[in-house]
Amino acid sequence: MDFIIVSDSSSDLLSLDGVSFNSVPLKIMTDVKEYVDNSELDVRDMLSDLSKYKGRSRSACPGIGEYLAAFGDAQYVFCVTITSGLSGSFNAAKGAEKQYMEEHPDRRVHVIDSLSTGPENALLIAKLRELILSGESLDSIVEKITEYHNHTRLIFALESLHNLANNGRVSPLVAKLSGILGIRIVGRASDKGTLEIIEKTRGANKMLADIVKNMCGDGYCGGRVKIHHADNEESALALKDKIATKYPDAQIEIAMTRGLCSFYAEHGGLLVGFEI
Ligand code: X90
Repeated sequence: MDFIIVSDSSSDLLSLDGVSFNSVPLKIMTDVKEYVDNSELDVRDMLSDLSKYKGRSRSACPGIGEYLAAFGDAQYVFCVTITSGLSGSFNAAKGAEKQYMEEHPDRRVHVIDSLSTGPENALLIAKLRELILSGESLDSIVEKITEYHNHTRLIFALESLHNLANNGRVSPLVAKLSGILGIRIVGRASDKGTLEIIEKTRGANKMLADIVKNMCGDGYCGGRVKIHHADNEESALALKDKIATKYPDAQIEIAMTRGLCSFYAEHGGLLVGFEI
């Protein structure tokens, strides 16, 4: 069967083995430059530019047309977007779904609002890939991925909420409270797909311990983990070690965030998607 998986660039994935895949870029803009979050973007260069830039910066989600182009002419489309709680990407994908199915009544699109971002989206996509490759029907895949989504979570650790606050994605008061130098926050994607701060944490080791503590508190017990880091491989590896000490058989993968997640998680940020 002719399946394609489409995701906006918040999933930090550029390609996928064995199943057709298209990434639809979000954009990051300053008053002087636009960064398109596609395979050509040098994320470290962008982070370095932004650290020197003192003006305003913002992001923009894809439009309906960009999603339609990414659907191509596939019979069955699975589309995974960043949380509708913080972005218009899901609405654009739903608009594209409507248009695509009006123009081609024999085709089907299933859009998934991840209520999350980064590595949790990547987990959903990995599961979709497995289900497609195992030859399941569309209805069965929809049922199984919906159930799987009930068992995935996102926890993150950020050193700054500056870009999130400046773009209205977290209240300025919350950002100010956590903005004291040397304090990192550990948070989670809430049930509604918004940013929920769990605690403030001081020092890199304490931060890693707090991530693992909260993963276990949310029900993690040795399932699959994806760690995405904003140019902070050292902490990602240390976190992997900590999880592996507790759960030696856990499958833990590490990747770097692409443009959108790097912009909002900011340099050093860690995002952890896991199964419960
Ligand atoms: O439409 C747009 O312009 C995109 C807006 C995205 C805003 C949030 C991105 C968050 C990226 C930061 C920490 C994780 C928070 C997750 C809460 C669900 C990563």
